[in-house]
Amino acid sequence: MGIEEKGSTNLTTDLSRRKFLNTAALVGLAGAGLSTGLAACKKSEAPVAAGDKTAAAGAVDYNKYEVRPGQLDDYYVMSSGGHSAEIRIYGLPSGRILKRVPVFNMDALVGWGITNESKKIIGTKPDGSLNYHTGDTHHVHGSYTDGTYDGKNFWVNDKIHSRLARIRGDYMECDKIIDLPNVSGFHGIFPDKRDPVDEKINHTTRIFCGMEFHTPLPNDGRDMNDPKKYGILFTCVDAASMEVKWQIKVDGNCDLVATSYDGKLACTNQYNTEGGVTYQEMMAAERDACLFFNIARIEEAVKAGKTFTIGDSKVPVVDGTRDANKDPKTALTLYVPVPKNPHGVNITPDGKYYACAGKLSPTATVIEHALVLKWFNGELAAPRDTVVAEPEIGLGPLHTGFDGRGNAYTTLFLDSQIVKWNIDKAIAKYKGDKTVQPVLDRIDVHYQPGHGFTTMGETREADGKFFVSDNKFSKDRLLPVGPLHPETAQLIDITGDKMILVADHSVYSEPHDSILVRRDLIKTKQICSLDDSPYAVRDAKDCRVERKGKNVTVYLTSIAPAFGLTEFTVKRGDEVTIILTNLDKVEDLTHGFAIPKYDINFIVNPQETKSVTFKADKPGVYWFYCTNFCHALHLEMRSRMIVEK
Ligand code: K7E
Ligand code: CUA
Ligand code: CA
Repeated sequence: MGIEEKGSTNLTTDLSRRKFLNTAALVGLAGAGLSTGLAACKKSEAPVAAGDKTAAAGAVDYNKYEVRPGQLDDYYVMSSGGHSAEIRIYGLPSGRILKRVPVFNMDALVGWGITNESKKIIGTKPDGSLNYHTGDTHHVHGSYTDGTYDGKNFWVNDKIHSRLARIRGDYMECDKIIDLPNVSGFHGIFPDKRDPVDEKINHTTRIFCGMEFHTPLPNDGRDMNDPKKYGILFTCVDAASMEVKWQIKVDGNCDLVATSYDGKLACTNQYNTEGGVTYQEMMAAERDACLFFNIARIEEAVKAGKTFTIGDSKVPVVDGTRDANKDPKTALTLYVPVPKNPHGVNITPDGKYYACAGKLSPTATVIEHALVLKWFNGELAAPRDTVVAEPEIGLGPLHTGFDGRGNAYTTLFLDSQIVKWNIDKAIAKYKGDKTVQPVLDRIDVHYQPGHGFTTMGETREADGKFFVSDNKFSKDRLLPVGPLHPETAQLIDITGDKMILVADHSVYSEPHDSILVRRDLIKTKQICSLDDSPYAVRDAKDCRVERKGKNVTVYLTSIAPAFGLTEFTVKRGDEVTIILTNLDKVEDLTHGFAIPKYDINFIVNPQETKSVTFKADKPGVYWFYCTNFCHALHLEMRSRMIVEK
């Protein structure tokens, strides 16, 4: 893969060609007369998106965004898959799917949930079956160094079973999954980002996790009919060891999570400060909150042993409830009132402001980072004094991305729009300047956007090139494929004053959140290492069958176009473990391994080792074969497993 230097992209290197195309296209239109350009446009040409006025004017040069054969995309998109429980990687601007990374789901290509290695990561019951077969991934975030992605790791939540997964960036595979104790509805997640200016540490060390659903603590059958006694925990996980470090009990609930660039604060928006159990009850208050955590104080309290534990969990818990944190000078938490059932909180790339979208209020609340720190110093009278703007931006605001030029782009679920607004102008207006208009532009999207994100927008290096709107409904935008339509991810050029819709990409149900990562920041390995596994079969000559009573281990290799054994024999009732190492070293020379009727199917990448264990309960001849096209003799790459009666 060609990694270009920082900031260099197809868009810039190809500028001259595109300028030419652009001019040519415009000249063509001018000949027909600009106003008739649209009418002159044949039906087979670029379709005009409903409601996209820029496209209707015929002025969009779609060629500019094309990734031609042989070209590579400028960005990786790491996208969550919702209840499909996986992560998807696709390229931008092309929208080409590059990979699906199984995480909490099973996957027959990789063998995720089938191999012993993946089962160990996912977690198994004593009988060897998987703990869970389902998951619900919402938020993917990467590890940071110096305020930008370092490509080392990614994390994603499982909302259903309250698990946190880590993906290693070199193989783009999940390497660790943990349970969050006493947590229900684990929704928001964010790694910390720590500036070298204020901290000796400049990379991600902690992952913060929010709990959305309040339950009895512990949830063991007590207090079930007394929701007032239910509780909410905010959890900190060590990024390196993936151990839960501490939890803090809070009032209300935790929805999305954001972290400051200096490592000092984490925050979460709260839509259920009411502690309601029905949606009507959860909508009762006019204002809910954006809750800030003073990380240093929490960690001091943990160190000082001002903690308790919940149920069987040994994780230290501190008290972050309102009553226990009234004095700003010692408070661990700050509850900033914001209207109403907010959704989404995002920090600006300069680290100065948090934008908390109103959802049931047509506003976004802008909270200043420095003022939150001042509140914790006892220098502000009231929590609301940290608010510096609250512009009206439209109906159903959910999530906000930033362009690094002072502008925010918020998804409006109810309006089916993206609204572009300027933060400084919003602040000026809030201060009383009636002449400024914070809202700069709006664009229709199709339809009902959830998350929206900008290229590098959650880093110090936000580059303001594209915004992607992950829409919850596509309706008429894509070919119908039965009752469940694909979702649309719409690509919007945000380099100019006006947003321009440039592409509709289909996305499998159901994307929530993505990060758009400059391609030079991701450095994957194409060849695995024999040292990755303690069981690697390092030489084809080491292929053999070992028996200890009823336990049989088959040591196997693959070198195209053959497995290291042409056959092996076991007895009915044996517990068989097959360890397979792919000794091929050629990039992309992956083999598959499948045993019919035994439900075994997985791949081994070059120099990779995987194993499976199963009971040989069906006598007969079973051709185990390669499932991944690898060689002209791929079909011949098969050997016999003989199970004696
Ligand atoms: Cu808005 Cu789970 Cu991020 Cu979906 S949440 S949209
Ligand atoms: Cu090996 Cu196909
Ligand atoms: Ca509420």
